[in-house]
Amino acid sequence: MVDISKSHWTVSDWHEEIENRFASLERGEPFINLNEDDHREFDAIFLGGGAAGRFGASYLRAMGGRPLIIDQWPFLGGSCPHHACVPHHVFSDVAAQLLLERTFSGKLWFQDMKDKQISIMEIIEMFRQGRTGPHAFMNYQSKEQLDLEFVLNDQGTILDSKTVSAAGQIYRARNLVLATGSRPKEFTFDGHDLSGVFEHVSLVDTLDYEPGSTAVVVGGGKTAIEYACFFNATGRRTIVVSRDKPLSMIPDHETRSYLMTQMLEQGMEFISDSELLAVVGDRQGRVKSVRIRSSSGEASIETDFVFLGLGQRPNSEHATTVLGVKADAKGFIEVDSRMHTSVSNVYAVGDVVGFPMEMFKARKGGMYAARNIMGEEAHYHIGEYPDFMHTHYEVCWLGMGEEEARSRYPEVVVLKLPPDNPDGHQIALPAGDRMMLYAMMKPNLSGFQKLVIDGASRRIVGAFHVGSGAKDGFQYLAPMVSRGLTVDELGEMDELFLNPSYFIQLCRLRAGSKVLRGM
Ligand code: COM
Repeated sequence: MVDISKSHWTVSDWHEEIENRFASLERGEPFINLNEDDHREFDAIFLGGGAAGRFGASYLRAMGGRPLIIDQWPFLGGSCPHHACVPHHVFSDVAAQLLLERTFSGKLWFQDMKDKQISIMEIIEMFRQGRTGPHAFMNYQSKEQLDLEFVLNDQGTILDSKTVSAAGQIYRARNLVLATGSRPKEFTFDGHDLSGVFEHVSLVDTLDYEPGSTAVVVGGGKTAIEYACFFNATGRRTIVVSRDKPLSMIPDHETRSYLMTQMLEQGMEFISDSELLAVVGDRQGRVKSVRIRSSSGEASIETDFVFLGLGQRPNSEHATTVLGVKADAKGFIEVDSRMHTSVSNVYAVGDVVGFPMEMFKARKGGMYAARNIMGEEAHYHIGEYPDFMHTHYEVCWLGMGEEEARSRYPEVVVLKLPPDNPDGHQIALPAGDRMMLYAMMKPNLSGFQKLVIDGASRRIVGAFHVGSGAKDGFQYLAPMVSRGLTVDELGEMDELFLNPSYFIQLCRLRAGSKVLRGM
């Protein structure tokens, strides 16, 4: 074990150390960082130092408590920087950039992209090099700025609800917080173990060849669509095979249809109502085709690259076996609104408690566990939260779609861009930051925005945004909408430029009228 308790490691020191460990494929000895001058009992052991554990521990520490984090990896931050959100955002940025370059190929200063296939391998390599940066920073921040105590590079073994062993030591605490995350579901279909079958973890960890010209993506959820758009943007034929209709997670028909139109325009292919029967390999054990069954019968698709976006399962087995914490049929640990499990003094946070598997929920869950452990009575109601995904665009939504609103309220008003335009002329709206070239030269790609309003109360009940800036806008709109923001109050806000501030502009254009009308 490497005891770093009394050393001061810079970000560069961490960077070098972590890079060496991954380069040599030797994860090496655990790191121990304990404050020998603090003789208090630990208030909580956070088993897992990802977004949920790291933020929970930091909050608990900030409240004056003493947390200890134990994590399997030599870095804090968990799966997010290593193979989940960070690479996903990298690939989505690549897709957005390539959409721009392909749309304007050969025009202005843009290079000719015709028939150009971009290397997926190079992008993955670039990410593998780059991810050490966030790892190093998070270790530095956690130790030097947040004063967190931790044992890294050892996943720890739960002995009982207050005791965990790690790196050859036994640690006791008043409480245990399970923050062990999730992993891609495992499958047993024929050919699941062939070389060339990936999910998001194995893609970044193990891809060792340049995928050919066809990518088959299995699944219709967020991860499947996001990675499919990335593969498509690199110039590969991309076929999405799914049981359900893609994009069904977005609760507004018009928003889905805008996105689907744009994905089809980029050449993506969708075979829904279908299932994967098997992946077929060659003599070397590499994928050469997939067999699927759809409403039109069985078919075979030639490919050397299959991506499974079929969901996550919780890392809960150890805790359910040793502690007997209650879990649902899929293994997600059940918690109450204080993040407490069925076992006294045992809390659970993050992916291991189920959906939504998003960073905000992980971090806030950790924070609520900390508050309760430190004696507050704090209830986390996830309630209405903004959701998002990437296609080639940022897509964000909140609340209900137009269809549901119409079934609930007698009078529904919709404000949207582009507006309906019976003469079919393409209107270059919403235009905004990083959408301006589209607005000028390819208006139908300049995005989509929609506010759904209960006409009687003038409250915004749903909001949908496709395009650059969507995610930023929603971070602010979400708390306002959940507090019952009206169109008049939104019209009172100050906008900086256009997108995503268009919501403000649209509201202000109508807020003056006593009787709201759509536009
Ligand atoms: C984010 C990881 S990449 S954490 O939430 O900052 O720990």
